[in-house]
Amino acid sequence: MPENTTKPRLKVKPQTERPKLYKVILVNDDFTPREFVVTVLKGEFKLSEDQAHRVMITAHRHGVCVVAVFTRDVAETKATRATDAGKAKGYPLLFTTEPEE
Ligand code: TYC
Repeated sequence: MPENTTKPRLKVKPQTERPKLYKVILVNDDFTPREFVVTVLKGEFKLSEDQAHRVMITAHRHGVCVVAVFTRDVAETKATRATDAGKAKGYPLLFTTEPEE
C-alpha cells in the first residue's frame, strides 16, 4: 500500500476570483471652491454635472463622500490624480482610498 498518495480535493476553488474593490473617498475642506471640486469630479471620475454636484455637496455637509468604486490600481491612480489637480492650484483638496468590506 503506497503511503504518499493524495486524496482528490472535494471542494474546487473557483478559477476566477473577483478582485477586491476600493472606494475613492472625497474629503471636505474649508478652502477648495465648490465649482473646482465639481470640475475635478467630472474630469477624473466622468460624473455628470448633477452627480458631481451631489457628491461635492454630500462631502461638504457630512465631511466625506464615496465617489466611486474601482480595482485597487485604478482607485489609487484616480485619487492621486484628482488630489494633484487641487495641489496644482494650491488647494488642499483630498481624495483617499479604502478597501470595501
Ligand atoms: N467646503 C468647500 C467650500 O465651502 C467646498 C468643498 C466641498 C471642498 C467638498 C472640498 O470635498 C470637498 N468652499
